[in-house]
Amino acid sequence: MSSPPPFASSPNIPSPTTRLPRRSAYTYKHLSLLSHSSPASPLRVIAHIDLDAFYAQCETVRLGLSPTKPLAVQQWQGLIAINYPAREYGLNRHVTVAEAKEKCPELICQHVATWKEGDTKWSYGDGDEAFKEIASRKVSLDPYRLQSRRILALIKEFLPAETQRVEKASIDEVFLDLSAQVHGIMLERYAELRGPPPYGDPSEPLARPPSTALDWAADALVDLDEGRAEEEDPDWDDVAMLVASEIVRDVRREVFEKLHFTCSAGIGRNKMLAKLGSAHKKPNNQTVIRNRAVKQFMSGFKFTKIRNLGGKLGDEVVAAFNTDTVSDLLPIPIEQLKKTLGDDTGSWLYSIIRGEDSSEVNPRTQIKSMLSAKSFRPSINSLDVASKWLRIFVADIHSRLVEEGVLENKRRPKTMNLHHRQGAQTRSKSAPIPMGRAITEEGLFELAKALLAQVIVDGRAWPCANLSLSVGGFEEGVQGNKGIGGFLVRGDDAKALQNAQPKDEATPPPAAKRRRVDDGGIARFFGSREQSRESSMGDSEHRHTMPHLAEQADENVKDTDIIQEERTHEPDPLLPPPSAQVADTAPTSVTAQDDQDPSDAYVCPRCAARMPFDEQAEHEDFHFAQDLQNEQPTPPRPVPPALKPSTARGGGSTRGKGRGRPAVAASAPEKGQKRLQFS
Ligand code: DCP
Ligand code: CA
Repeated sequence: MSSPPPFASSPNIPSPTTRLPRRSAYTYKHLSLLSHSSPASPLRVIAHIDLDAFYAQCETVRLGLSPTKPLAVQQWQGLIAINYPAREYGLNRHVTVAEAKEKCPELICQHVATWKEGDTKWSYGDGDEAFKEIASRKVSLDPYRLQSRRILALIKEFLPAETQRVEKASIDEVFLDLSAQVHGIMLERYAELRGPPPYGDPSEPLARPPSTALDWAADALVDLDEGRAEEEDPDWDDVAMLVASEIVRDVRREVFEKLHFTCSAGIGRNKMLAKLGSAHKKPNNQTVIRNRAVKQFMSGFKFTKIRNLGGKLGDEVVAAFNTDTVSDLLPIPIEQLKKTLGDDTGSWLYSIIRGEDSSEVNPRTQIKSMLSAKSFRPSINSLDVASKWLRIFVADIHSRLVEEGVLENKRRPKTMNLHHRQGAQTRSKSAPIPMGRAITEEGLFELAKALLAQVIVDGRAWPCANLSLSVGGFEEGVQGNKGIGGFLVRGDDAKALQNAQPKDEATPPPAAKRRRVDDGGIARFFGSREQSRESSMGDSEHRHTMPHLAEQADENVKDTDIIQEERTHEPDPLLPPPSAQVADTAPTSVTAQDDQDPSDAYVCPRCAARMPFDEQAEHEDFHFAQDLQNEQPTPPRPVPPALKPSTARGGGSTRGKGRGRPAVAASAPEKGQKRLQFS
């Protein structure tokens, strides 16, 4: 990488060597598109800001330590964030706490905050202590989320409200589309840009900028493409980048001065380049990728570093073409990429390795999950009543989903969770929300009911003191944002669904019909892949070994892995902390209290039979089986081919809950329909 000579000229002082009039490569139309932040403008400017060693900085700031002190953030016995002074000792996320302390004896290892059983708020404590109590504690990332929100709020406050477009990309990253703001500044600085196009023709080229050199201050600039020279006069795209880099420098300064965090930034013509740029020179630097440097910049990369190519797709491309470098992929014709990877992915890959990415900066607040809940006093006692509540929850959530752009498929949740509380017991059931079809209220309701059915069939559903329904794991949809995120996430599913799925995805058939086909109805709600079923229906809690991956996908994505069944005192990751919950609509904190009816016998609300509480579960199962028989057709719960019915029941519970449950004697499934594995 080379830096240009430190030119000091002001952009609005014409150089004596400027030969006027000269034509810019850009037109009035391009300029006008810039003002609308249109991805179609070749003058577009996007920035990506990424906090340096984020969790570590959070701890340094919280503890009021000098940022020069080596510090690492510990989670149980691993390190999840290492500040830059500590990195000088060769520390990285793969070393253990013991190894780290050996390499850097003065290292401060701060354990992440944890929730302790029974606590109503997370707290910080000693790492060894925390590890000893790993079984009763649960990590809280709330302190980092809080800092993340403060930083985001500050950035939003700092940028002019009328032109800002800010997308929170993860807990410590934001994208800024600076196009409109840059456009305004350019017009202020350069009078020649203000007039109407000659002959009223927007396709007329602009005159070249009057300056011959731009002052990039402390920015890192990446090497220019072959055949391009620093001596070449700048065009308006360079000016736009320069203005953007000034804004970004100011933003970073503000974040540092007000909140004491350093961050790195990348500035380029799209999100992909901006993101690669922010990682280019860390910490506390910003890198500009000018359009005339894109080719050179890209060719030096392993494509696995590119957003969305780090995972499975990247591996697929490596395997298919036997390389992981952009430069090796560049000579491969688009047709070959399409043939190997499919049309969409092939075309996307062809563009992305050439530095093209038209995905938009999505300024909407990234809602991570939505929850609707009710505490019941007195407790409720029947499927009927519970179903009514589910209806209300679904309606509530669905209307918020509509607001969130679900109808346009802008964003959609991946998972639904049902939490059920009886006394001190909380049970959760979750299932993937099927992709590749519209999310409807009816569909969500069917799914919620199926989750409740599983709680019931496991026994001890009534009396129920609290029910809460949530959807989470939001991801970008395909439409409205042509970025790869939309269709790649669906890659495998899409392929699998292609043959079976009705074409009119936007208008799903009525629920009754959907149930009858192999690709429709409730079967689809449970997903078809063994893996997804196992992760969502299992009983055990999976702790993330790669927490960051979870963060990247969704700050609450841990929800999808955490299965809380009959766990007590565990804060629900989808729920706000109890202190933040509204009494009437949110679950009360789970304490040792027991909401069981004081009477010593259970009276069945459906048939009025009286029995000891011990027999309640079995009795309910009897009714449930009856209900199932009466319901035509039977809502199917898919059984992955590899799972035998005997192992599929109840998500593989090891707590022996299936005792004495009556078998479900439902009618034979229709062709392709899977039987609910309730017994
Ligand atoms: N994180 C995590 N587990 C990982 C990776 C990251 O818990 N495997 C958390 C800790 C990080 C935060 O996410 O501080 C942000 O992740 P980054 O990848 O951005 O890493 P850092 O911000 O720590 O460092 P950098 O300066 O390289 O961005
Ligand atoms: Ca970071």
